[in-house]
Amino acid sequence: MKLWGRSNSVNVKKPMWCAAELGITLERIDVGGPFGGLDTPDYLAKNPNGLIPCLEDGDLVLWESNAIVRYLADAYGNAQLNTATPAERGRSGMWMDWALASLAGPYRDLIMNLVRGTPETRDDAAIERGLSGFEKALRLADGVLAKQPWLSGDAFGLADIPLGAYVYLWFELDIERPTLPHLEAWYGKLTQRSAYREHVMLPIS
Ligand SMILES: N[C@@H](CCC(=O)N[C@@H](CS)C(=O)NCC(=O)O)C(=O)O
Repeated sequence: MKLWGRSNSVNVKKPMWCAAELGITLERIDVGGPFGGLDTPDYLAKNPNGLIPCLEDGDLVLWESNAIVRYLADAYGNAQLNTATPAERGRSGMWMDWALASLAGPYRDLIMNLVRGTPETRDDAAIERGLSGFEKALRLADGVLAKQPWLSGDAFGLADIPLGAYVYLWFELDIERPTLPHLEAWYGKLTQRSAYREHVMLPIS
């Protein structure tokens, strides 16, 4: 199986981390960011959005990071990562889509301005929007994690992957963070997982 996308893209991290948790190997091909290659006819034939990640498994081509994560677990996971029942799959899908819908915009606002921006290009309104978007979503997650150890329930699972990928930026940035003890405890457990360290905890650029 091939996964197209540079390793430090938050959306490439999700399937790479998931695959490592499942014990399967993806051959990752560097495209996007400094590597370019997203506007070639070959790549656009795979992903007409011209974005990463993109998975090729035989004749199957998939884009959208959450869809790729769900496919990997479904096709190769043997019901691991809390995907055994329709209810577990439903709950995972809910948290995955919530994280994407809530945090993709704030993540972009913060990375474009606090990581890639210069003092001249810095957009303070976008930074404010990014910080408050993160805080709102993370307060919600903190409330849930007060009652259960993982977003997936009693055990780590697919539901934890998108939020885990986005939240790494939040904890790496030199910003003021509100105290969210349950979220911090959950993040501490993620950082103990070798698959998370290898595929998510990469230099941010
Ligand atoms: N909703 C899509 C978003 C994909 C996306 O925005 N990918 C970004 C990287 S995180 C991209 O391709 N940017 C262009 C680039 O890296 O060159 C997903 O979850 O896969």
